[in-house]
Amino acid sequence: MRQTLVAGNWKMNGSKAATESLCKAIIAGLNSSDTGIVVCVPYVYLADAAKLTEGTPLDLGAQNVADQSSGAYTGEISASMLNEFNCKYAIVGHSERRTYYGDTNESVALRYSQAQQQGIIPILCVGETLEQRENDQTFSVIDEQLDAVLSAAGIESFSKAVIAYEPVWAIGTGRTASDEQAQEVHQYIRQKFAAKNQAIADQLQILYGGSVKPDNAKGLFAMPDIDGGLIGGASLDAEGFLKIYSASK
Ligand code: G2H
Repeated sequence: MRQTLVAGNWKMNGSKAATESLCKAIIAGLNSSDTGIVVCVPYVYLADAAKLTEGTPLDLGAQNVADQSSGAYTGEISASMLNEFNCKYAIVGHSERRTYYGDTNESVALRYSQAQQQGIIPILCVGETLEQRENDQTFSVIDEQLDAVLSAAGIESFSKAVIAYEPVWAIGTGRTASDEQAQEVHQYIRQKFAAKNQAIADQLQILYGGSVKPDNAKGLFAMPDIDGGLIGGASLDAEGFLKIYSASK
């Protein structure tokens, strides 16, 4: 049985004060035995969030990581730096990074490996645009995104990784994939991995992301190959985020 995971992606939202109040409110709603819940906060709030979450069931993640380990890369944050702030996870290849900041399949593969070299679990995001879906390219786009990482890091690396399927057309648009649309792609991804290594495919957490809300989470998470969610907008409200987490259990 796979462990579920609900990850909040705060994106470029919040403040020092909001980081404190949101972390505290989420933690207050958890039992000490709870697992599988994480917030991915903006880099500059990692230090505060690390103190707030230390010793609690709430895990911490970053929203990106550099594709190099150190050096003259102005503005970048390395995996070893993230490691100093108890980051258990780092999102890599989010569609907003791919679309607005030029992340390519190749650079995403490097980021993925950098995270793993520091013991950080990458949450590898994949997903197609609306145009690609309408042109029946969903599976080929997912293949390209996954193959870049598979050929750089190998199938075994996925024993310490999480995949998030996020159809670009459902991100922040209020337009969610139906339970069945999401399941179809999740199943495709799991079968792709199963063809290479059944044991890794069986334990691989595949999250769904894209306008997950308290009222649609239960149906999505009930699908056999959906193991939780990557939650953007709805993770900025503690009560709603906790409801989504409850739906995953
Ligand atoms: C997709 C998701 C979180 P939202 O980007 O990664 O955001 O839930 O706001 O669609």
